[in-house]
Amino acid sequence: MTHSVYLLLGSNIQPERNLERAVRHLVEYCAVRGISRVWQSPPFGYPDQADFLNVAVHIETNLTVIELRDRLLRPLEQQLSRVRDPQNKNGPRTIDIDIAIYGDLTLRLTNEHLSIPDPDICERLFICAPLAELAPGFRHPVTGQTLADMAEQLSKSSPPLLARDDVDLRAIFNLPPDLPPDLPPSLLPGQRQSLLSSAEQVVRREDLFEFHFFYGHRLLRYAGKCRHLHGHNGRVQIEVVGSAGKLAGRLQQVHTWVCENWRGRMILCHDDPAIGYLRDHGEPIFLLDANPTTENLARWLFHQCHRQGVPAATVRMWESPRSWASYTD
Ligand code: PH2
Ligand code: MG
Repeated sequence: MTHSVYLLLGSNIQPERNLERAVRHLVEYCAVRGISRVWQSPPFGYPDQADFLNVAVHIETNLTVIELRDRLLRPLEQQLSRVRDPQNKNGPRTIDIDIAIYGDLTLRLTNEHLSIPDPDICERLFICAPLAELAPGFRHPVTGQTLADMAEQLSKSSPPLLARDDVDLRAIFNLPPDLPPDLPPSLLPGQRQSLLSSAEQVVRREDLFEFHFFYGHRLLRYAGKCRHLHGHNGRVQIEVVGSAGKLAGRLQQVHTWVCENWRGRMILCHDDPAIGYLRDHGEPIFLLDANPTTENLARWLFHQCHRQGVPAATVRMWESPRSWASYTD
């Protein structure tokens, strides 16, 4: 189940740099669908500090609210050296990432300090306006008002926002998913992995579409350890002929096909003797007409792409961070 989620990012310590780093990470680890302009406003709540920059980001995710916050956003805040001052919740910060809207969910968890939609949407122009830019017609699930109307109303009683078009985060959208050069030591590959395994994220680049999913398999007629049932965190990279951007819809359908048919299942050869047992016990399986080697998974995905109208040039299937097989027609 995919949820349409709007995040609101804020920073007033090296804000241009920190918002950019945060958005780069979101583009790398989530399906980012939209990024607003960057808006500057005077600090709310605690006046003796620098102006804030805010930006809204629209993502699609299969994570629950709590998973999204605890597995993706909190670690990201920590990587950007966010320090929480319990004495001053409005104090200066390198980065703050709040889940403003999560589909049409309304939720209030006092013990988790979590309210969805963020109640401040109705109070603060610096939150409402960037969201309204991405989803003007979105109706607040409680009040029924559209974001555009709310922003219009708040603008009458708020200090004006300054559009910072010199900080164009939308340009980052098309960057390859490389790590930015100035990452803190805490973001070395081992730690990136912990973010990656939290869900199947989608990365888009001009000629490349990438996502992650977990699955199980085993190899028949094979002497090594892989003859036993076991699981992988897999990564798929689809290189297309032409622009992945123009094929985004169809590539998304291939991703959906994998989520529905392979994710979380045992992918087995049709003559695997374990099938009867697994089926009888309601275990999720997917049967191939061949041994489910990484090579054969890449081959299957290549043809799946073509079945779904994606002119894939190469499909590379990673079964671990170091081992892959690719299929090119
Ligand atoms: N965030 C705060 C406190 N004050 N002021 C502005 N203008 N923008 C913010 O994002 C902001 C703030 C705490 O989250
Ligand atoms: Mg905040």
